[in-house]
Amino acid sequence: MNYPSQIRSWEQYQSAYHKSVEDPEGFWAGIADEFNWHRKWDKVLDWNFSEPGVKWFSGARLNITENCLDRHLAAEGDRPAIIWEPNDPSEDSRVLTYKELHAKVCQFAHVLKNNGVRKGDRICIYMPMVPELAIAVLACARLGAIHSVVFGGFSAQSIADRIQDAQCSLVITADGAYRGNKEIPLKAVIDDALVHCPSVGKVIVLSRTRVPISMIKGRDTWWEEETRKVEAQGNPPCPAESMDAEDMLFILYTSGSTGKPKGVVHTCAGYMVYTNYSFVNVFQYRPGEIYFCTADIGWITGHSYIVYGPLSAGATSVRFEGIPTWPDAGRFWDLVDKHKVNILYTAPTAIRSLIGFGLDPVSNKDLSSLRVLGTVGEPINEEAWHWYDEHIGKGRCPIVDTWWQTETGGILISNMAGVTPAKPSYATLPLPGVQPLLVDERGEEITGNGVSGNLCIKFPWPSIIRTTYGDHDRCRQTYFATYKNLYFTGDGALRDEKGNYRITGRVDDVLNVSGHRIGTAEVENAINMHTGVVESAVVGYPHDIKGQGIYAFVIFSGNRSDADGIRKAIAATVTRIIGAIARPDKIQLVGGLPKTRSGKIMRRILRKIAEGETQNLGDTTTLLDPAVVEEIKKGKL
Ligand code: 7RM
Repeated sequence: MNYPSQIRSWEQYQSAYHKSVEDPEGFWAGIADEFNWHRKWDKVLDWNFSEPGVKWFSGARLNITENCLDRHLAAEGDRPAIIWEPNDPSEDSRVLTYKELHAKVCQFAHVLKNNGVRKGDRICIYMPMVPELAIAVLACARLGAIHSVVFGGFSAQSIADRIQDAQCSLVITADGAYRGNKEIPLKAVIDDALVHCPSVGKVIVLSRTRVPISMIKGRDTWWEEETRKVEAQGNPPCPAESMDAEDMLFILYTSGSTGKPKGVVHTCAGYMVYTNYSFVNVFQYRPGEIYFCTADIGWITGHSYIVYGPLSAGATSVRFEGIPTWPDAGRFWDLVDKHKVNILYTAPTAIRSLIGFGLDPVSNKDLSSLRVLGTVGEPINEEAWHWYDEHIGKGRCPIVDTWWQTETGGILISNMAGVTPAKPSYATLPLPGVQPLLVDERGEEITGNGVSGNLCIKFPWPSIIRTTYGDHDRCRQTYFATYKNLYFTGDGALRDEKGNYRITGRVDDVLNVSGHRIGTAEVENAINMHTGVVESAVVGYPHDIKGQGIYAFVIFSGNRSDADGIRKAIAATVTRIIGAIARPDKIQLVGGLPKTRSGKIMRRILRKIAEGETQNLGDTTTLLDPAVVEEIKKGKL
């Protein structure tokens, strides 16, 4: 593949950016021309941010999997698409060429068809990071079924909420998953979830850990048995379903400031065009290079920059089932060395946790294949940036700091490796087609440089969120109602003298723990389900490795003599209700919470206390009972 719209110089970036603002439709039509379409669009863009209603490439028809697989077969069918590295280094890695991946996707699409799946059905995928996860995702897209991937760390309750919200008819899972030295009983978790999910009629189970699991007659069936049936049918070809540009491609649930996660909806054409464009430009991918994104496909980073972006570009990528610290803290570097990785894309939290192990795990590894490094998910602190630059990039690899969100579908603000300048802890400049601005509390634009405010975007890009599944008004309320005619990101940012953006973090009640988004209200709801809990308030505090830690203040009725036991039990409830990623790092049992006279919890004060500030708590005169604050300060953990 060659990449006609790959920007190669600062001048080209400036002219592409200029064109994308002056003539967005012409700009994106030129890029969209590079893909395979069943029918081209009637109109490039129709939009309003008030309903909101955004349509890209109206009238066009396509199938994203033909662009990710079929179109590479003739010239590059034998090129590796996936180099899979298992959790346990003593197990063999697996390579799937584009031809092989195409065949497996077609085969599994037939399995889905044989099990009643049709265009528009919602399919829940809860799997380990094995090649079959990508195969399952692509097989859904091949048929026009809408995938909803749920990260393997979520609890049965979280899965059930997501399955019910989308009314999924089928679940694809595995018996279990390996993560470091742990085995996670995926199928048992699914069994618990499905007690409350009458919409699910079928479960397809891949064998991975081969632990004994329950298989329910008529409902559960093995992946391997089902694929054998398709083999017996002679592995018939599987023509791709012709999709409208704006048909749904997938739902991905993400946390917001309210209790219930939202199903972010992305559609076929715009998402394909933007993930491809941003992938080849930000990472400056060159044909034949080995790209390694360490994320899990259960998050948006995995959807856009493990599955759709790299595959649509015909790239070769390493996918890793395990964790960075097992069997030891050199595992990432072993993989870079073993597979001669050229581009490494990971999260600041992973870098920070590896810094803690010192240089021994890095020193004897050959990292000379690396050309580009990337980060995503949270602000990267300067110390981590410099460590990554010096000890991994050896001072010769550009680092791209990529800012984006589940809702944006792809990277919106980032430098382009070696093409536009990097600046430590800055995501820097918008990609062509992206028009950011900063606003103050009243929604007035803050112009000029050397300023800070709330980050908004004033014009649609092709992979912008289309709706929140089943509740369009929630999409409007959350993203398009805070500031008129603007998409509001929920992030604060500053813009330096040269126009570079630095994202400072969320300005709403959303935490970012190890790069995972968690709503404080969601954690509070889980804590409040624990027996004896009267009320709770959750805030974030700075954490050396996780970026943010979770601090919970809990009013507990009843016997408090075994405070330690109560704390452990509350943490267990959160793990049970949401999953281990939401487990509070600190739980302080308190007699009361600081409230205003109208009963609103003053989180500002709790945040300060959790951060370790005891003197300057700001204005406390509106507090109903100032004594509560003194008590909380004394009991601080
Ligand atoms: C890709 C992803 C989105 C939130 C977002 C930010 C934070 C992501 C960066 C970042 C600073 C970055 N999607 N965030 N990337 N903050 N610099 N490069 O993580 O939906 O899960 O999270 O993550 O707060 O709003 S997400």
